[in-house]
Amino acid sequence: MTSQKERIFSGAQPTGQLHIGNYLGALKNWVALQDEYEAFYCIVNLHAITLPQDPKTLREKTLDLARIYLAAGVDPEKSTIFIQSDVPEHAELTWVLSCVSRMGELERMTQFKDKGKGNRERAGVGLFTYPVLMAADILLYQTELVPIGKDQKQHLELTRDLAERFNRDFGETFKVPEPFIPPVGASIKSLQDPEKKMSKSDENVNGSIFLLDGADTVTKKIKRAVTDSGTTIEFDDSRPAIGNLLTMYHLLTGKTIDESVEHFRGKGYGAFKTELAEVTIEFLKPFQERVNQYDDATLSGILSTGAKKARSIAAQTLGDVYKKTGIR
Ligand code: ATP
Ligand code: LTN
Repeated sequence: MTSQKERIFSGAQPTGQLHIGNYLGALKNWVALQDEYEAFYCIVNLHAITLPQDPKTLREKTLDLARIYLAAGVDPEKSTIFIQSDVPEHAELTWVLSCVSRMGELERMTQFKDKGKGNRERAGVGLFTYPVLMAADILLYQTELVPIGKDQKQHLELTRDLAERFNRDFGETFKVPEPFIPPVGASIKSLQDPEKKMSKSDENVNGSIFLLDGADTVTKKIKRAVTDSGTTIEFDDSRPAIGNLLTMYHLLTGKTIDESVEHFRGKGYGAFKTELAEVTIEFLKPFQERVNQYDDATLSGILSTGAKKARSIAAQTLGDVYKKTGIR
C-alpha cells in the first residue's frame, strides 16, 4: 500500500545549529506531510562541504541533525531518514545532471552569489554545482513534492528545468517535482535585521533562536530583538520586525493571525516580547526533552535502515538514467 503514496523529499545541511526558521519554514511541514506521503528526509552532508567544515565536528553534527529530525516529530516508522553520503547514487546522478546543466543557469543562482560572496575567482566549484546535487537528491526518488523554505525556491525551479530537459532529450525518466512552500513562515527573518532571513551561518547568534537554546537565552534574544518605530502590535508592511515576531507568535501558538493581533491590542512591545518568549520556551521544552530519546545504537539502526530503503529506490532511477544515456 505505502508504495502507492506519492513521494516527498527534503533535506537540511548538518552545519551550524537548526533554528526556529528551519523548523517553521521546513521541518514542521515535513512532520505534517509524512502521513499523507511516502517521505524521505535526508541529512545532506555532501552539501555541507561546499563551504569549509571541521571534519571532526561534521560527523557529530550529522548525527545531531538526525536527532533533531526525530525530536521535531519525524517518525522513523513512517518516514525514511538517511544520510546523503550513505547513498552513493546521489553523487553519481549529480555527475550526469551536471552534463545537462548550463553554466548560465547556475550562475543565476542567488545562493551561489551570496555564499560565494560575489568572488568568482575564489568561490568553490562545489558551491557552484550545489544546486545540481540538490536536483539529484530530489529526482532520484521520483519526488512529487518538496517542502522547503522560500530561499530554496530557485533551486527547485532549476531542478524542474533539469528534469524536463533530461526527459526531453533522453525520454521520460524523472517526475517533475512541485515545491511546497508554506504561505506563512517560509522566510522567518533575523531578530537583529528583519531584511535578512534567520540563517544558521549568520555570525550574529542573537539573530536566531536555535532549537536547542535554553530558556534564559531565548528570553534574552527576544528582548534584544530589533523593533520598528510605532507602538502597536500589528501587521504593516512598513514594520517588518514586528511582523516577523507576530508571525512567529501565530505559528507557535496556532492562534490565527487575526486572533494574535486581537490578543495584543492595547499592549506594548514589552508585554508582547515577554509573551512571545514564554510561548517559544514552552514550544522548545518538549522538543529538547526528545532530542536524546534514542541511544546511539538505535539511532544508527534508524539511519542504516533508512539508507537501505533509499538506496533501493535511488538505484532504480540511476539504472534507468545510465541505460537511457548509453552508459550501461
Ligand atoms: P544557511 O542559512 O546557513 O544557508 P539554512 O538555515 O538555510 O542555512 P538549511 O539546512 O540549508 O539551513 O535549510 C533547511 C531548510 O530550512 C530549507 O528548506 C530552508 O529553505 C529552510 N529555511 C532556512 N532558513 C529559513 C528561514 N529563515 N525561514 C524559513 N525557512 C528557512
Ligand atoms: N539546499 C537545501 C538543502 C537540500 C535540500 C535538498 C532541500 C539539499 N538537498 C533536497 C530539499 C530537497 C537547503 O536548505 N539549503
